[in-house]
Amino acid sequence: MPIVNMSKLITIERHIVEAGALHPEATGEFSRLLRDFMLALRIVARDVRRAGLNDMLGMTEDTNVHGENVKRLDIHANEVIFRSMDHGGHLCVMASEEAESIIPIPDEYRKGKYVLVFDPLDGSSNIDVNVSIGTIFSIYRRIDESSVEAGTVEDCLQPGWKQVAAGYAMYGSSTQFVYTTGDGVDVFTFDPTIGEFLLTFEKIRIPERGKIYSVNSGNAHKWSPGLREYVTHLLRPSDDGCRPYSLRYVGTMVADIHRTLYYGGIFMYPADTSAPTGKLRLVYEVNPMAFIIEQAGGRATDGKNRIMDVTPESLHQRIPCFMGSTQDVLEVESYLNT
Ligand code: AHM
Ligand code: MG
Repeated sequence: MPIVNMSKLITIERHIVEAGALHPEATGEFSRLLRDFMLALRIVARDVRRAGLNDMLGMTEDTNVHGENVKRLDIHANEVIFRSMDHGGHLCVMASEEAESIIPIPDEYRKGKYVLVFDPLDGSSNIDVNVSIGTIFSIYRRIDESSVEAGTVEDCLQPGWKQVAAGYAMYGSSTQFVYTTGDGVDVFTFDPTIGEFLLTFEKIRIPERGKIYSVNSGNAHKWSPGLREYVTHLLRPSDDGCRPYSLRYVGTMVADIHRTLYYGGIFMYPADTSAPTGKLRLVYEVNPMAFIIEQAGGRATDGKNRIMDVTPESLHQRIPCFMGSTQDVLEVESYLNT
């Protein structure tokens, strides 16, 4: 089990500064951006922890761009992140799963060279029942770095391989922050007694193969024959003890990916007959998680193509996703593509 290394205590701030120091050409803007974002996450984590006491549970009167009912905590988290990030001078534009179009930086503030896209509170259906939820984010460089004008929708529609950083916070039995800047994946755990995120797992690697699959089986009647066959295969005992697989499905992508990162196996949100492109959003959910999974040594595809090679055409575009241990994802692909 990872524990805090008392001989070398590393806070997220120190980690960010030390990583920045490895790049002498860096201006420090990216480090300051991440520092602002960590403040937003501390606030969201605090409010999630108090949900039930602070009148944050339940619905608003509204539906969002996806036609889904909006939870109060969703809107609150969205607002906290926007208010923490709008005035730092590091961003030129933001986009959120909860907002229909891009979120401009207010006129009075400087426009920076970075772009932030985020899902403020992932796992909405679990909010009211005290099951793990999370925040997912990606950072890109704006397309024209010399510009000082407001960013555009094109800045938010870059393929995942252009991500500068991505990660998530998971509000589980503890609050953890997991992120990558393209040099492996590090895990920090929040210590509420000192108000700091401390490094608890450096350069985590996903197992090559796992024994857990994660999917909403309630949709099995709508899956392709290949996918049904794959899941039947996982449930068939094998002589070497590698199968049957266990099923684990929280219904919060952050939590299901987090477990997959540690234990290996596969997380799937496939296409089906009523959702031909699946449910999860490429820009806010699937690309950041694909970056994390690949950086941990795993694989992330839409069943055929690498997720991070897909250029998004619209902000709320959905995409089927299969991600996790390399061997598991290759295996599902072989069933899907025969
Ligand atoms: P949300 O962003 O509205 O919370 O929706 C995304 C969530 C994911 O966290 C999760 O993997 C998926 O929806 C679960 O969907 P389903 O209930 O269809 O299985
Ligand atoms: Mg989500």
